[in-house]
Amino acid sequence: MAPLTRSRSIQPGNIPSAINAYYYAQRASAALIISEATQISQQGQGYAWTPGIHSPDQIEGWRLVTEAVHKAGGLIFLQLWHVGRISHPSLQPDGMLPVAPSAIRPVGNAFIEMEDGTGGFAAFVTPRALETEEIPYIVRQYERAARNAQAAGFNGVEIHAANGYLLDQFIESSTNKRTDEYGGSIDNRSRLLMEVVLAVAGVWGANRVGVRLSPMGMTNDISDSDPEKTFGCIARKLNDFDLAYLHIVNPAMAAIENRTTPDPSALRMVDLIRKKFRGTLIYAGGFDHDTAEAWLRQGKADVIAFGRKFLANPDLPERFRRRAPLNADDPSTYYGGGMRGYVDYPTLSQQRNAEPRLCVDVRWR
Ligand code: 8OZ
Repeated sequence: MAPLTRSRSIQPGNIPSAINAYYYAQRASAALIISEATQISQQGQGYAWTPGIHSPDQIEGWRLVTEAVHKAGGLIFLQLWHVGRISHPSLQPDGMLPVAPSAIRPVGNAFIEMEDGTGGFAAFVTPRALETEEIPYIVRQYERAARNAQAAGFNGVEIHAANGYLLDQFIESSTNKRTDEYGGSIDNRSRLLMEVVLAVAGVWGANRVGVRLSPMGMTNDISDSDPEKTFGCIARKLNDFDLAYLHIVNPAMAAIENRTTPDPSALRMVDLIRKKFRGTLIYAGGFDHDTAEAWLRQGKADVIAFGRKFLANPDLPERFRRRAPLNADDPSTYYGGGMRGYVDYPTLSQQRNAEPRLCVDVRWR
């Protein structure tokens, strides 16, 4: 199960609850659940109501989740998240500016809590560029969060270095204009990621650590002047650790989803990552049963992760085994709110059991 932001933690404090535990336990038949992106510090938060892993209450909340998943026979990794510039002062400690490699304002809006308690949008601000001396503190935020994830009972962690958030902002040339040892060459731009991987692997052992990247992704106003060089290089460097896996946001996602021919440059990237990275490769983004099987058969990936399909189908593996129809996901209930669109998607057997009851209802009317 791919990581999915659902913005349903308890307020105040961004604390996971029994409802979140129930949601994840419903999906425990996944080979591995990767949790929703979870901020490693208050500075790392970029969206209203996303959970954290930096306070004692959050650790206790996540313990409910891991215990429920384990009891249901599942495994779960926590996704470690620092959003960098994709935030807003209202989410930052003391209303400060979000931090980033360089003071470049992203185009777009942050999702924040408005004064009346509802969710709303506010324009991104120009972030503050991190001083070189502050960077060890960022690495320590990841290390501490990794330790907290252990205390919360997770099976491992995934480092979120994708989708235009802090680590990706360091990696990609459009967001990193630094002139110190964290900017310029690809060795420099990937330095923070490598330091974070080293620190987190020091806590967990590298074989319990995954890394997520989004080569050629444009989410959150990001781009790179030479993505093949940048991401080919990073995929190769990650061989130095014996990682649990490398998790790639499919650069051909839109084409896979629409069953059209992917952009040749996206397929070149997929081949390149396969060539450079020697460990387990997970792909996510727009797959269904048949396109997933095809990618596995063709050797493009070792594992396919499903996000939105798992969101709407708690028993997705069983449905795939039976070639059963899938529930459609409802985008209007992705973020925030309560149980509706969260824990009420039925399994196959719940659907079967629901039918006679519906008949009775109809006859009595
Ligand atoms: C959708 C909405 C909010 C956050 C990502 C963590 O893109 C996210 C995210 C996705 O990786």
